[in-house]
Amino acid sequence: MTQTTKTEVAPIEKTVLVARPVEEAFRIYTEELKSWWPLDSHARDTERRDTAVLEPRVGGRLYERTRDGEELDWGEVQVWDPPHRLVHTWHLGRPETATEVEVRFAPEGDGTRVELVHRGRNTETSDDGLYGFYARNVTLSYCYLHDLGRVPILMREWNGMTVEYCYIARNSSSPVNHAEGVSDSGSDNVVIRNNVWKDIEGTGFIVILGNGGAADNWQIYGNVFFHSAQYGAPPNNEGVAGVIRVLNDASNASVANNWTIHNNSLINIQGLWSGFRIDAGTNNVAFNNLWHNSVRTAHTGVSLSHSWYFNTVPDGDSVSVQMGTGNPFRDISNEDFHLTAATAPGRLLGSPYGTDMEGSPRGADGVWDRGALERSGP
Ligand SMILES: [Ca+2]
Repeated sequence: MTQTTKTEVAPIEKTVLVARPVEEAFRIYTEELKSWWPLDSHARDTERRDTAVLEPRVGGRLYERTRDGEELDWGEVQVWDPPHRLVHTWHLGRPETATEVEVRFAPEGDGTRVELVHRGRNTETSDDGLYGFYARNVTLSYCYLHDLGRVPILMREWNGMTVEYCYIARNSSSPVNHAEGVSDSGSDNVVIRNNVWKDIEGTGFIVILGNGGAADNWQIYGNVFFHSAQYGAPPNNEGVAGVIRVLNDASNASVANNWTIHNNSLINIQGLWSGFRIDAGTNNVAFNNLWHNSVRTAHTGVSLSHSWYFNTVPDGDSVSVQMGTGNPFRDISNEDFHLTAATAPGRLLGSPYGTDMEGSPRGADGVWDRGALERSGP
């Protein structure tokens, strides 16, 4: 996606009265951030959070310091005018997304009126769709999430999440403002079923990263993941490193256990790899998935069977694999992903996998098909 314009949204303006003289209010605001900033929930690294620091000069840094001494930038001081006025940028380590915060301190009665304006926000370079920490039992149905500046769905240590019958299209990712389709750390009991995912860029369509620990019991079935003809070549789009990617490396400690990944179609996937790539975890299985015209899969950490591959290198998937030629879909360019070619029988599965996104029962004609949309008849 080529980005040429920025859409600025209205500034946030807040005013509070505090029962302290101006000098003290300014001092507490700038020197004792830890006393008022909600670091437990609002830090770049809430796991390791320790304190926040503002360097008292123009050009000074605003940052959080972790327990082990790492300093993670939030912004820089632009105006330093104690005890009346402070302006700093706000970018959380992504300077190209910087916005501006101005805080003014004025005497009022026996205390101080503190006015804060946060301006320059735009909808394009840093905004996520759904974003949350520690949520429970959320269902997202029949949604159209599209043209987001960053991540459509960002979860951190949730328990209970269903995404179903949604159309999720065109996020934006760059090396310094990174994104995925779903970005998660350590959430459990997640169902992602019967959605269409179009032109998602970044590390992957569904990515587990960070240090949230194990992501247990995920069901990902009946989805279409695809890159369209409008999906440009890098650097306009960042190609994915796996449709599903669970990162366990020097900077991520994610683990996936008990994942079922069934009857998805993966079409025209561009980037490095198109497969299911789980660095660490146990009991992860993937049946009846269909790849078409995609970069090599580089599967890892998952037991596959009954896959169907068209012009895509399976990379080690060999159990009951079907290889195809041509194009098995009715009309990819118009996003009609029904099959026109008969598939070799897929693997029979139990509930809840027996219905596709249109409500068609799988296997009613005697053949449980591979791919997202069930085919009736020969
Ligand atoms: Ca069938």
